[in-house]
Amino acid sequence: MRLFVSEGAPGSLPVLAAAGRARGRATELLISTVGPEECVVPFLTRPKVPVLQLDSGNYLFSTTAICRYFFLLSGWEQDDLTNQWLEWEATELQPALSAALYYLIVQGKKGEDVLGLIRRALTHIDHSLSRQNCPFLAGETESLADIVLWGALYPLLQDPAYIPEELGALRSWFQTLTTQEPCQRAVETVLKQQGVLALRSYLQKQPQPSLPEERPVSNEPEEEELATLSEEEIAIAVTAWEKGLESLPPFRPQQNPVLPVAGERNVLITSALPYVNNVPHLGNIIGCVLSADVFARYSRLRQWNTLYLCGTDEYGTATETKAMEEGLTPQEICDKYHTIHADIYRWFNISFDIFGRTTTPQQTKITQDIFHRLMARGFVLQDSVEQLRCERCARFLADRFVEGVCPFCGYEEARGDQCDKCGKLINAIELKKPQCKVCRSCPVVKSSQHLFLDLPKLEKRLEEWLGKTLPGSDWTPNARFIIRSWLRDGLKPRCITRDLKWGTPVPLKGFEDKVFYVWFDATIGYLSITANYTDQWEQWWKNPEQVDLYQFMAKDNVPFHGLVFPCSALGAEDNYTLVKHLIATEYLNYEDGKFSKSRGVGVFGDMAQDTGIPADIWRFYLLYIRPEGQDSAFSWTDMLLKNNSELLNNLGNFINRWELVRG
Ligand code: B3M
Ligand code: ZN
Repeated sequence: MRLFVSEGAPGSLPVLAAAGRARGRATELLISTVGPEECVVPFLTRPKVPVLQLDSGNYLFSTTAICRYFFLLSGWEQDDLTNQWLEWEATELQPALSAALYYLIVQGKKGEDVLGLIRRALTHIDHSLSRQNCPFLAGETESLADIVLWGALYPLLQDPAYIPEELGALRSWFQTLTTQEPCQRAVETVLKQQGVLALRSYLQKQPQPSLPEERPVSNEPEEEELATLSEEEIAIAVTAWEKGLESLPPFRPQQNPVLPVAGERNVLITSALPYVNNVPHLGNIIGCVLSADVFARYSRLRQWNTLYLCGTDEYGTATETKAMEEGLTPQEICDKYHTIHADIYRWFNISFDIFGRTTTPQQTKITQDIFHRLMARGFVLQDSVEQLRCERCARFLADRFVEGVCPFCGYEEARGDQCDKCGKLINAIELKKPQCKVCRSCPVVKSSQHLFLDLPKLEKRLEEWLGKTLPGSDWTPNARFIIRSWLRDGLKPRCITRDLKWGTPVPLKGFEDKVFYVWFDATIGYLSITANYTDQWEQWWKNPEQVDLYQFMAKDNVPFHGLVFPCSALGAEDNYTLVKHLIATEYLNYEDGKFSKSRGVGVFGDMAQDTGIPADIWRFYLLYIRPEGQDSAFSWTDMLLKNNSELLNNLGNFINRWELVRG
């Protein structure tokens, strides 16, 4: 096995001190010192040291896990007291200590500013030592707990100013450990006689720890709303507690297909259909499928008649581009990525009743039907649009396929929609010296006929429908806000066709070469996916009286679900089921930046699987940081902490105790 450590990386201290234990046992141990920026673990997107690569090829990259491994190799047997110390270290000591070190080393604070953050933790160690009257934390001999805590505290306590006078037991414990050989050597390797300053460059690159007085990002509602329970609900809960699960009514048998039942609560749940051209990242997962999944599980537990559906969104430029990149046909890209998505969601235990796709004959049939009805009722306009066309590639160029000189600042590599230098928005036909990004020839301006959905003509119906739907519904505040601001600015006709090949064909003379714009028919995907599941699909989708439709998505999808699709459906006059509850999340960031597929930043569905961390832990942490009221961020350190403190300590202990009480 191979241990990777780094100068100036704090976790390297305890790990090196513990490594001595494993020497001469089992296998050979190789120690390599690498730069702190080295990406040793291939599936982690941030550099992380120390890391232990086991002979099996697996990695341990939590400091405590590595130390524990060395201790176990040396024949040490774990005990409850040690485990309790390690829990305390992760949940109480670490948050306070990282804030203190950050204050001291990065911000240059001193004295009580630093000590104040950590005094309680130090006192706790001191009192425990003197109460037990033993030299070490878990008894007469040194244990894993001593090494882990010593390694964590060393950078701070090596300056005697940070051991308060009165804490004598702490001081002598610390000195005993510090004078031991393996600890001495660890200090030399990691701190290089620079003392605590050796950690500076490492700490500067870490996300700023949330300081104790600041509230961490949370998804709690701004004003605490207290759920009120009826007498009856309380009585049922008490009986269930006393009698156990047997007292609950039996589960409704799963029907196939699930169809609405008159007189029951029929709940139809959708999560936004993920684009097929990418592997989904954690932000995609929490934004729609996982949130909807939790609600679907809740709805089934409440014995509501529930159908939860989703599928891949397969048409559009993005798919065509990906196909070019990978040298496959669009159909092959869709097939390949549909399977990747389905596998990832299965691994995350997402409980879809249906996971379909949008490239099906049903999609064409239903989309064209809605379009015909809109045409017949006078809600479709026609107009000409000037666009760039590459004659050599024989196609109109979407904005992302053109490059040229910015008409405002002269920057040579402006994109078709925006200049990266001056930031101004550009209309592609205004670019000077435009070039086709694929073949580099100069495109020409051509005018082309397009179809528009006459939103201004539908605005009144939309407002009436919103007026009836919104009060008392569960639309999230951000969704209400987005719809309100679109309406305030006044609706404009929206182009619903594109000069592309990969899409739903437009059934109109003169439009044989065009397809519908993805966003005109993507939301129709929910209907066609249901139609591929059951020929009775209209019982769900043309049944607004009996069906409660819940739609989950990230906030950028709100206009299409809350406004454009309802307008199409209202204009088509076919008694469609419209969204009753629109639930939109904010964005999830990755550490201190954004998820980005192209730059390879973030955790993607397949990597989550490769870490060996079980799906339930991912589900727990993603739900914990769900960006409900504001953007939130995924952080590895925080995941570790929340897992130890909330999931294991709080929830785990609670359930354990409950089991004991209930026998
Ligand atoms: N595929 C966009 C998105 O994931 C889109 C959603 C369609 S929902 C019908 O942001
Ligand atoms: Zn070209």
